Amino acid sequence: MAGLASAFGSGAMTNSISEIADARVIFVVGSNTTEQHPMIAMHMLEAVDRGATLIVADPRKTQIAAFAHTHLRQRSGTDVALLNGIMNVIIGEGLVDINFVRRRTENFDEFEKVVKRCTPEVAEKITGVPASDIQRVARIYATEKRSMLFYSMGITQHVTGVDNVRSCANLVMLTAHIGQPMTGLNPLRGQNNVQGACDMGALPDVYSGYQKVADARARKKFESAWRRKLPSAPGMTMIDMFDSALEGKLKAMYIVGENPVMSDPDTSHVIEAIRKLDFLVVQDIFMSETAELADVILPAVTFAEKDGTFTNTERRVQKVRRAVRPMYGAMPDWKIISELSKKMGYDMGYRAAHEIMEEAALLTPVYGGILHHRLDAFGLQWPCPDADHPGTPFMHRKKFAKGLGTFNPIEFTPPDETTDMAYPFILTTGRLYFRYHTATMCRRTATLEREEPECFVEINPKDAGRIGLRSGNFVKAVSRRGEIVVKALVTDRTPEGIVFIPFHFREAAVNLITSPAVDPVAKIPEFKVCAINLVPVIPKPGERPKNRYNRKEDLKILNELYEEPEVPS
Ligand SMILES: Nc1nc2c(c(=O)[nH]1)N[C@H]1C(S)=C(S)[C@@H](COP(=O)(O)OP(=O)(O)OC[C@H]3O[C@@H](n4cnc5c(=O)[nH]c(N)nc54)[C@H](O)[C@@H]3O)O[C@H]1N2
Ligand SMILES: Nc1nc2c(c(=O)[nH]1)N[C@H]1C(S)=C(S)[C@@H](COP(=O)(O)OP(=O)(O)OC[C@H]3O[C@@H](n4cnc5c(=O)[nH]c(N)nc54)[C@H](O)[C@@H]3O)O[C@H]1N2
Ligand SMILES: [Mo]
Repeated sequence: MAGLASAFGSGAMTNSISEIADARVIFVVGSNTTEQHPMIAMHMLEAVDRGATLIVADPRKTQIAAFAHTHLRQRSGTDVALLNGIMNVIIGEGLVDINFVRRRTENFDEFEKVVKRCTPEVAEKITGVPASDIQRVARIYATEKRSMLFYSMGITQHVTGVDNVRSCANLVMLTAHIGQPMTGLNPLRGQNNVQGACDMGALPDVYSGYQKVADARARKKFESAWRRKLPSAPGMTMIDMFDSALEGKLKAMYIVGENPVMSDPDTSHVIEAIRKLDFLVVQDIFMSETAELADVILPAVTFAEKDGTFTNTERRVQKVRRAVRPMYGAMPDWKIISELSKKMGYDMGYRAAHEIMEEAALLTPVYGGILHHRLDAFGLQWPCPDADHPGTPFMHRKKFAKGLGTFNPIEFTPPDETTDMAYPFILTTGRLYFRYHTATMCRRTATLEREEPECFVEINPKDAGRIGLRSGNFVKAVSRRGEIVVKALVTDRTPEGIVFIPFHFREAAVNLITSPAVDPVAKIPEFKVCAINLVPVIPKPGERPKNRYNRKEDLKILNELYEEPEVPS
């Protein structure tokens, strides 16, 4: 996923996990924290035990929302209006930290003009959240000194993902809840090393440490270290790559540790694009749905079979040590890549993971002091510029990385797809506690298979009643892209008009129906909103309804070619 750079830096927690338990206000926007970040949720609940106020903004009544003192249950995709409403109250009631705004930020006046128009009543109309709740949350969040804001995919996976994140940044700057312990703008990053991958430049427009490809000085530095000319224009995002493959412009792809046939929106489009390629290489630890389509598969080793580091959501670089001997033929990813490079005529010359880290430290100011031998006990949190630096628990103490923090005036704009007569429900997608993403790893264990054996659609009792559905009935979920069949789970976890389907299940691959619309800046897909219809399916006795997709060959890939995973008994 392309980076969602905020108004003042890169997308990582500005503060630390160890501060959470001492916070007085915890404001969680769009994160199913107890299920998806259970270790972090534990600290949040500890804070609540010590008297902190928990506020959750999420259309669904998740477990963390059930713990909340106030649950703001907005319509999907209306977070900008919700946050503008909250900030309207903060400005209107004189709760702005004027000193901070004067000294540390710019563009307040332009921003204020937009927020002034979004009164709590206007926000209520758009979001469905009562104006009185908006007022209460504004007062609590702004007046408490130790207020931490958290967000996750509930606000980023929208066509307004960047707008949402920038609105959160506006809120923390307005109240000066940044640059102090127990404050901050804290994105909960998902995969064990997604932070590390971004830090190391696995994004189209930056080298390691967010040094811009377009910046001639940064480019020169890398050119002289690597003794090669480097391109001056940013590369493509993944979404652009598939579009380009479909147009026949992109001819080959090398996919490392990603399973886009299951995880990208509009699966039929992805499969068609992959089929157009002349050559596909997949480097993975299992035979994924994407690997099924590859010309060459390079077997990599798992986390337990290699040395290196993972960087977590609080910017902590931690050491990973090999605990299991790799199977014959499989290699760590870095080794496969450098062997391949050697064959292509460029010898990277690395003999071990720590040597790569030394090079990263030399070329990356924020990682300057991060070396394997310093990471043994607790790891280190970047920025860590030199070998004596102790690391940084919270950022932006005296100033922002870019100098002044910029207020962005942001107007509410609706999601790409809205409901209508043909597609009357909003579908939102996400994850389950017992499952991990595209399930290449988690579906091979009997325990997890037992806990969450099949896909379902969460639907509100009122909606279910209207279309004659009960829990356990089969229902067809149809969008403009395709259709899948799932079982109904009737529950008031989801509000009326909104339904939820997890994306872990190949046999009901929800991305066959999700929308390919993306945020114009970050190019992150709108996984959290698309319009669908639900049609009850009555199977013949003893028969399980089969999925029917737009294109026959998709069904083949997702259901037939791929054997059922072996479940150890
Ligand atoms: N067990 C398990 N843990 C995981 C993962 C996993 O697959 N399994 N995946 C990891 C990864 S990579 C990630 S990115 C994280 C994701 O972690 P989260 O972002 O916490 O999880 P999601 O299920 O994607 O969705 C978050 C919440 O957003 C809400 N939401 C939907 N639409 C909106 C909206 O318009 N506004 C707001 N405010 N909220 C909305 C949903 O109801 C949902 O509760 O989890 C990580 N942790
Ligand atoms: N509908 C819907 N779709 C979504 C989302 C959503 O909320 N809704 N969320 C999106 C998000 S936030 C994310 S992060 C993506 C996740 O999407 P993916 O990253 O495509 O999903 P994973 O299942 O984590 O796939 C990673 C692949 O890496 C392999 N792997 C594991 N370890 C290693 C290793 O050490 N080396 C190599 N080479 N391979 C390895 C696994 O076997 C797997 O095939 O899904 C996105 N898609
Ligand atoms: Mo993610």
